[in-house]
Amino acid sequence: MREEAVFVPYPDRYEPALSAEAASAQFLEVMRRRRSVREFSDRPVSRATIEALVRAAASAPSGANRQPWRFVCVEDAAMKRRIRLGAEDEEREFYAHRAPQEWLDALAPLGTDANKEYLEIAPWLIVVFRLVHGDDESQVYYTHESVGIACGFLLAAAQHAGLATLTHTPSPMRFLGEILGRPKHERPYLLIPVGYPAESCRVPAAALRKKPLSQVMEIA
Ligand code: IYR
Repeated sequence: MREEAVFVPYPDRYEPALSAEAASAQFLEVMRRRRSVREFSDRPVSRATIEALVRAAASAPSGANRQPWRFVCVEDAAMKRRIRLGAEDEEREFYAHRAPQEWLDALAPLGTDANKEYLEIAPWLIVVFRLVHGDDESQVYYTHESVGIACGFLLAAAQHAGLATLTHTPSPMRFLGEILGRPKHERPYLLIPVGYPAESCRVPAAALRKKPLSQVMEIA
């Protein structure tokens, strides 16, 4: 079935009160202070907040607007515990056997290990799934790009709300679909704890080093 294009005037276009130059500088001030956090507070975050973050993520552009994603939000303590135990099982294997030395060396400055206590402490875990076809079996396009962009929106929305996130990728992530009882066309993509940083939160100094603009940008 072919749906013909219908065009409407661009509704609700966002126009900041500031100039583009000032507004982009202001947003940069917010985003450059984002840190990946592994020490969370148990301070609650409301469900309405999480819903707004997911709405922001789900407003992302996607291939043919097929929106090939599901955001499974976990607040239940027992479920968070199961996810922690599943992740730690995979991570123990990763750190002890699976990871090549070069990868372990790359992670050394970040001080990560197989202990994922934060998965139980953060008030919410958002488990992002990538759909390999629509719920109605329809075709989906550019799913990796689409879900990646949506996750970027989610991280930015959380930062804008003063909330910390971590892009956690236990590997393999199959256990997430099993624990959460997800259908086969949903593939785990990213596990994102969301909450406030612990009062005593520390971050690895190495993660503060970002490449200068001259190394990431070229004017062609
Ligand atoms: N998934 C593991 C290892 C890990 C891998 C990368 I690449 C990181 O940037 C950080 C961690 C873990 O979560 O510990």
